[in-house]
Amino acid sequence: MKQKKLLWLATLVVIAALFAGCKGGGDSSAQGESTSNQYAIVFKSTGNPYGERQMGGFEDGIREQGFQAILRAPDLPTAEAQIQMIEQLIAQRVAAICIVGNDFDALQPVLTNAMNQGIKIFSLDSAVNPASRMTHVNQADSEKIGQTLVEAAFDLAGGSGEFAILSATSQASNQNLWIDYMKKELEKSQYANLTLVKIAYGDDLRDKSTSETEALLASYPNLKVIVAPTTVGIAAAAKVTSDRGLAGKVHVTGLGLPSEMAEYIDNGSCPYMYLWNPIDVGYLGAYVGTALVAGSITGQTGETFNAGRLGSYTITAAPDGGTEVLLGPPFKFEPSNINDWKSVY
Ligand code: RAM
Repeated sequence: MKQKKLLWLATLVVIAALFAGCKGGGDSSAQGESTSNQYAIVFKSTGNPYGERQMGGFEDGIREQGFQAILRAPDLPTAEAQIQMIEQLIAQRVAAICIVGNDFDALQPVLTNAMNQGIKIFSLDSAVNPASRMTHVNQADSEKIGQTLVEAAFDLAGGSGEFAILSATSQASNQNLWIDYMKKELEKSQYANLTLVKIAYGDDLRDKSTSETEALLASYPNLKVIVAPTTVGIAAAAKVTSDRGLAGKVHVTGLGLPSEMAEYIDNGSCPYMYLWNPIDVGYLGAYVGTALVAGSITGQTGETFNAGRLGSYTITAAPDGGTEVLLGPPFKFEPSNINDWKSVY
């Protein structure tokens, strides 16, 4: 009798152990220790100093919470290359993926697959569509960026004349959103004499951004301003106008890294420009990732969480119908302050 009881007990222990094992395999939040501690960020492409700082901020935020960060970026800024990377990260069973989208819609199947497997997905800097993410980390108010860039073009053009936009890729959702808001702003009557002649795409590659700038100058001899809402584009455009002695004639402005732009702000090629702190964008993303994995936020409007040295943040409604976490307003860099910032980022 006693032996039978012991046998029963042993069988129950084995069944319970098997059950626990199965559960661990199916639920990402209960993965084996090594994988569930991993938080990945996938940037647009390699060789972009802005991206390196953003990923660096993400890594700092993840590490200081005791987790492991995986930093990835494809050689070229395409959705296809990011899809392959995300597939690898799914196979690795990471806890969360922070995606800087090379396309708004194209990543939806792979990101949906990741979310179905319990991996927390959110975008940062360049959004993916609301169905592909739990929330988005937005560096600054997108409409305000669009308005500010048109005001800058108007100001630098002296109120009238031709200007062009030098963007990143034609699919980049952050640049496309800012350009949409620029077009809306341009409809206002005060900009009636300001003409947007062309939107060129340098693909966030230095060489292509340089040749696109040269093509703009050749095609539009009366061009007064180039607005580049990309740190790669603005640096390339300012180098071209600076090398050609066009400072003061063709003004370059947009969104630039102080470390790359200080010499062009000093020599007048770029009278002023805007940006936010890319290290803080990445760092904020790290805390969004860990809060999603911990379950303290789910990506719904009104939820709040703590973002380490940046303090507390609240999830708000995004203009694209999803939700977002907004870092703060963009900052203006000009001759009077550029030297304070060029060594920071
Ligand atoms: C480039 C990238 C990035 C963008 C900045 C302003 O480095 O396109 O996504 O946020 O410019």
